[in-house]
Amino acid sequence: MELSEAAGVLGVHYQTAYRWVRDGSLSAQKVGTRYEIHRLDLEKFQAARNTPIPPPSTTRVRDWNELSSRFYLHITQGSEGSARGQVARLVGGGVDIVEVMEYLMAPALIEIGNAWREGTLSVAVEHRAVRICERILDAVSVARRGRPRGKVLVTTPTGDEHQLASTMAAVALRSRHWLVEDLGAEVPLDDLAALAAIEKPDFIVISLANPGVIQVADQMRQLLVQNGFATLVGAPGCRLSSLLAQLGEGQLDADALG
Ligand code: B12
Repeated sequence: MELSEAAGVLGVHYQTAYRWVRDGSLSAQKVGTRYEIHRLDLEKFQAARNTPIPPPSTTRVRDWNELSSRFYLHITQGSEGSARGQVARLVGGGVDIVEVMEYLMAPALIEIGNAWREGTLSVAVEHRAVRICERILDAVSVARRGRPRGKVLVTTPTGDEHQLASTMAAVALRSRHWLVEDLGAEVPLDDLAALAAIEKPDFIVISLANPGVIQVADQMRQLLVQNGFATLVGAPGCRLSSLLAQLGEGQLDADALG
């Protein structure tokens, strides 16, 4: 195909694609005065662009438990600056944000839930801690530049106000170059299906933190699948890395529940 067409496929201006040809990053054959791009070369280039290049890792985490316990103290004491600083140091040192959510934040939140259940931590303290986590995640969740891998709608099952799990899914997916539409919690199923029909996402992800709504989530998934939407459900204890692996491979584990 011609370079102008390839630029369109890549979603960039002709001059940008031309620069990539000139600096050798995009293979092309000169035919007269024009450049021809082979489809396979274009696909290879596109795949390389879509593969995130992690910053050089300078931080090696030896003990996530210790770090997470410290994070727990920061967020339960309302020390937002310290919590932010901890996350910023890890991410700045090249630690994947997905690991930070999985091994630093999630265990601290689970600990908060346990302390709340035992009556040693108040709802006010829990709310404050959650808001700190939400603000930290907002700050680190930036859409990557360039053509995304595809579109994903993220939400929770109806009846589940635990939005943070879906926020984590959204942040994880954005970090891997997916265009994420984060709908938050409590979207009625009909409205979700109607929006999906308009947005035509490649996947729908339903994240739940309250085990009491597993059946609701499964019913939602079945209905969305019947409507032609590839849908994944993540429940407590499911790994964000598993979500990414399944979407990355384009394969959906139909029984990804539990
Ligand atoms: C914060 C919190 C709240 C907040 C939520 C605020 C918010 N914006 O999210 C509020 C105050 C609203 C709340 C309310 C309630 N809560 Co609450 N809450 C929590 C708490 C402390 C953290 C929740 C959280 O973010 N977990 C998510 C992360 C941290 O963990 P995770 O579940 O393993 O999630 C991972 C996966 O889901 C994965 N993932 C995400 N998406 C996807 C997708 C795919 C496909 C895959 C593969 C993976 C994946 O990523 C996550 C990180 O690794 C939990 C404690 C806990 N153990 O989770 C209790 C907890 C969930 N809550 C609980 C309860 C009881 C309630 C209430 C019923 C309390 C009440 N009496 O009102 C209400 C229910 C409200 C409702 N209708 O939903 C219980 C549930 C117990 C049970 N077994 O049923 C828990 C477990 C606390 C406890 N220990 O008892 N809660």
